[in-house]
Amino acid sequence: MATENSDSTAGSQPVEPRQPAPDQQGPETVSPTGQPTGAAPARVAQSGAYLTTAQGARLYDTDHSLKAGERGPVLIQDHHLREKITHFDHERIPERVVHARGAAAHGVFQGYGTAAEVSKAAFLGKDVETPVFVRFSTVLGSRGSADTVRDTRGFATKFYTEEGTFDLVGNNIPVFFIQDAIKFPDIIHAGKPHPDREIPQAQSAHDTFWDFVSLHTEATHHTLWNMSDRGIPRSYRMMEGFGIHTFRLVNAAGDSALVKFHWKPKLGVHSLAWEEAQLIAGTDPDFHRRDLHDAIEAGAYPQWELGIQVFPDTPEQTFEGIDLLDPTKIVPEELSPVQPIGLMTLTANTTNYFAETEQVAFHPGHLVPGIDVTDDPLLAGRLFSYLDTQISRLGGPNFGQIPINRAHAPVNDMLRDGMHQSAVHTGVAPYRPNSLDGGCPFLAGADTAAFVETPVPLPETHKVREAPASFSDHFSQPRLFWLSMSPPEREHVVAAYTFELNKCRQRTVQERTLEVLANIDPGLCAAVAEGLGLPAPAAGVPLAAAEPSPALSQLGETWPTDGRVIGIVADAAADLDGVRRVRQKIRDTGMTPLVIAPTGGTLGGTPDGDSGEPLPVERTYATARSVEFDALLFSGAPGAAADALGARDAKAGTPVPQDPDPRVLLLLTEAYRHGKPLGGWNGADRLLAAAAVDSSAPGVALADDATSALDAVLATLTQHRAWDRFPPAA
Ligand code: HDD
Repeated sequence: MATENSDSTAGSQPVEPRQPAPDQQGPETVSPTGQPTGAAPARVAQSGAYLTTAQGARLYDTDHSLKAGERGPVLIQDHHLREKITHFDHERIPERVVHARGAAAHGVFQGYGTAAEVSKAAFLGKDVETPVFVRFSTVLGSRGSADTVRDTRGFATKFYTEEGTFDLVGNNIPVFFIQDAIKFPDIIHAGKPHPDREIPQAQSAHDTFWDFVSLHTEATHHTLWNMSDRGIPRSYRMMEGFGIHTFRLVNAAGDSALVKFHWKPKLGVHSLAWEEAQLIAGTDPDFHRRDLHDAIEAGAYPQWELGIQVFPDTPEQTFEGIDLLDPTKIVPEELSPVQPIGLMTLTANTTNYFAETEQVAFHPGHLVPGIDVTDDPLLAGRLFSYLDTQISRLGGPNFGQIPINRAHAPVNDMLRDGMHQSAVHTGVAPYRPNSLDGGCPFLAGADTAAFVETPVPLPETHKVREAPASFSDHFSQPRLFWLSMSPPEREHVVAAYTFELNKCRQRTVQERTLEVLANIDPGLCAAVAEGLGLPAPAAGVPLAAAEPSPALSQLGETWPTDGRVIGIVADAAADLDGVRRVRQKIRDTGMTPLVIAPTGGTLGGTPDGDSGEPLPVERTYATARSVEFDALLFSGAPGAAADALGARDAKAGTPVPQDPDPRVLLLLTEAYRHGKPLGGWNGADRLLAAAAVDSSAPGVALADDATSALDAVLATLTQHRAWDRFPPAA
């Protein structure tokens, strides 16, 4: 019989966090609009009523050092002082060398059972529920950088399955910059801030990045995705996720198939506008982190369907001529549809950022029976890197014992001792074979759910530092992606390249990048060249005859609007009953209404004016910025200092229309520029006129009443933006 570790910290069981004493519970949890969510009160402390030392001795004072007299020297015998400061001095651990900034949540994965033909993994079985922990991240920025920078996003999922932990460590972009892990330090050194002054932070818009990707043209495909709207997601909840590499699945009969993993968000794939992303980086650097947290807290649980593209496991490892071992290539969904195999729902926020989000350690080599790797050379290097990095990041080889990293399957390893060992292992024979511990632990076989590597036959070969010839096609798939985008998406790509390259100081870097763009598409190259004030070069390779893949465009479908944020601009002169109605309707449809008014406090509900329920003001003209909202409603044309002057004028019986408040005009014009749905009633036409916004423009609705204005806004919001407002690309 295999013995299990008797010590709970050895990883055999997930350990519940200690509960706080009743008097240490936080206030009731409230949604972003101040509504009670019904969720458990936040924990405010670890446990127990009294403050203690790390050794459990109760403390009577933590505010004063022990001194020889009130004004005398501090005494070295003050253990509490030394313990408190020493611990503080060591509170930080090294941030991740990449993906340092992240946000995470807990959830559950439910298998559909549809993968049984290709994989025996138990957690993919029908209705099997598996706890998951997902960490989203940016790649280049430091831990304190802004969320909405133009970058790839990490999408790493830890499945705590009954057969061991499976980590799917992917990104929101289906391809990668490099084909071989040995180039990873090169691309990251190029993308990170310049080493002399450590600027710019969390940006690819600088010379070293473009220097590298223009010379190392296998990066062209990934770079194009970064320059597309995929580089600036609206929300973590609205991103696709990709396993990128081809994996090998094995079924119960031992047959193998090659697959690519896809996460499909139920809310659709949506992005910010570039100007919006830049503004948010200043006004709310935590935008994505906040969005994920608030949605979960409000009960709008984000969901993704996990799907696979399945290919036969042939010795060539190609599909329709596409090399499946090349991580710079996709297989268009039109050639191989994504087959859904399960649903993930994120249901709970983290309790402690450091313990969970910071200390979680993912590894693409954390596999379970039924899921195996391929010989993708990028994946091979990753299998080394992720274990290695945790040793310096988490301080030693025992990071698997940190609660968030513990397997939920029983753990019975022979790994012993080392830094931060917290298990108290029993037995005397952590080696095999042994007789002193009765021969335990024993080995399992494939029939007892052991992870057994697939016995893939290897061709007769010799050692080389070379890549297959197919890896040198760097332009056909970027062209496929370019041709698959709609006109407004292409226009965003042109603007992104133009922006980034104009931030480069080196003319040679700009010119070389234009040569790369010419190999994707002459129109793209010419438009960017114009923005740079440079001549457009001719293509250096024959342009690929790519068939567009409609699945690569973010446009053309309608999506649920759950969790969207709608601002309602109103002042004392607004139709407050209308505001109340739409506010309620927005809530009822799973979105967040935020009332924006001249000052804080409440609107209406005064004896001498509007006598309805006072409306809470969630944003003022000074604190609101258009980028917080997915759509805006305007009840009237709120004037400058409307409350004070409007009330005075009304009393005098001579209402004098004020010029619309410039901050409201800014809200309106920015939202208009970003293609956001806009609705107005109750005299909002005056506001549109003052902002020179055409009331007949796509996605702009002037209605007779509040509900009609909201309905019109929602109709546009299902497409995310009024796309027709963006001019087509040249
Ligand atoms: Fe990586 C972190 C995704 C290639 C080396 N990577 C990391 C994370 C994600 C990815 C999502 C953050 C995990 C977390 O939230 O903790 N990485 C990818 C993808 C790649 C990829 C999708 C290509 C398909 N990575 C890659 C290569 C190497 C690394 C080729 C090294 C040879 N990645 C790391 C790392 C990190 C990491 C240094 C930093 C922190 C960590 O691992 O735990 O080991």
